[in-house]
Amino acid sequence: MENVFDREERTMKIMILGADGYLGWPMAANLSLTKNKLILVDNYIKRTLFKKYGKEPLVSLPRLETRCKILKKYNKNISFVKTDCTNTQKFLNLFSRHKPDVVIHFAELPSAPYSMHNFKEGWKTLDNNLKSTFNLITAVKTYNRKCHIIKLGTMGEYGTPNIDIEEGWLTVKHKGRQQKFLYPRQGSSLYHTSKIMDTDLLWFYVRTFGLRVTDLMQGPVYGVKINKTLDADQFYPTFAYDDMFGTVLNRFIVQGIANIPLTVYGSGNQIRGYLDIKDTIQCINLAIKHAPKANELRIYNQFTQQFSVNELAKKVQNALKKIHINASIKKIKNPRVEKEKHYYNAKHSGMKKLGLKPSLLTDRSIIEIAEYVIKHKNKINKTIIQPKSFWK
Ligand code: USQ
Repeated sequence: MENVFDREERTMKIMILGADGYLGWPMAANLSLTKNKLILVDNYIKRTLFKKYGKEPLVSLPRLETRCKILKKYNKNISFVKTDCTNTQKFLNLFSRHKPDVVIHFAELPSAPYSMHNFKEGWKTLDNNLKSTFNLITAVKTYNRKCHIIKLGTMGEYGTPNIDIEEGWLTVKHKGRQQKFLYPRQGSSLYHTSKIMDTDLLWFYVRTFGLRVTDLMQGPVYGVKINKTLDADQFYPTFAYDDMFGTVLNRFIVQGIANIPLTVYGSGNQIRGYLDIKDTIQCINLAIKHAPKANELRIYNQFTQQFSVNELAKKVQNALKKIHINASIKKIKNPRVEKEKHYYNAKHSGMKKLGLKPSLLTDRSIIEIAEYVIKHKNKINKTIIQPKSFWK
């Protein structure tokens, strides 16, 4: 995948919050191939939680201090700051020192099962996600209103309504009058609800104080490799496959390789919009390039294909068969409270209009992930795969 920036473009100061995470690190690595100045920020909260809950990712990656040194080979203008974005004073100091042109905000706890584990985890999710978003808004409002905030939202904000999901907005006609509103939101976990609250906060500050925001409603992501230049373990993201932090497709591939039946929750008819991590990077690059104007909140539905869980399990089973792995599929009691049979038709044309060239899910793309997992097969911890957190 190529970067969308051409070398003649103005260089920017881009701050990445949550740069150690599943999406933050590959985004940082990809942007290191441009001339932009990069400021990576993280407080290692995910590493702390992996350790605390005994859910370590497949491969333990070096900390950002070390990985930044590797990226300096491509881009000298890259630095790492260990800061907790929920600490208002520290974050405001950091932002005012750099006054970035763009901030990509990944510094949120991203797990629905974690947020529903118990009171403490629920509160931690709300506290972390709302404080980091509010601190970012405050910093932009105070020190550089021209700064473009790119915020990772989630398709799960919309839930699974019985009507088509539009791209962010819905025009409501009522008693002869009409108004465009944010599309109705109803999350199915505290995590998803925290993202709805983020969107509401951002929209309030966009319309009241002229901020410029892109909110990316992303579906579950899969994959490890991001491009040909950065094709080595050290550039790959943290690959979680446990019941709390792993996303479904990555989990299914690990399960197939570990000879554990693929854990389809409930009937398996739950439909979501999915995307390859290569497309996440592409979409964010496109968002950087197409900044909104002041007072504008741009919302994109960021996924490329819709699948039910059953379809995903079958796809993994078929692809693994091609490399002589016989995976079985097992429907197990759904640990979550979610609709298992529902209408789902979500619009996702915005990113394509900007130029997204999707990497669709094929046997080859599943095998590409499987090859990485096979290389580290001896590290799979089989005890962290079955769901342990039941929402009811
Ligand atoms: N599922 C299974 N078996 C499993 C794991 C999951 O059947 O072993 C099902 C879930 O019940 C759900 C679907 O697969 O219906 C997707 O689950 P997931 O864990 O891959 O995704 P989710 O919890 O929704 O969250 C993930 C990311 C989150 C992101 C979200 C996008 O963790 O950060 O925001 O995907 S979305 O789902 O569109 O809200």
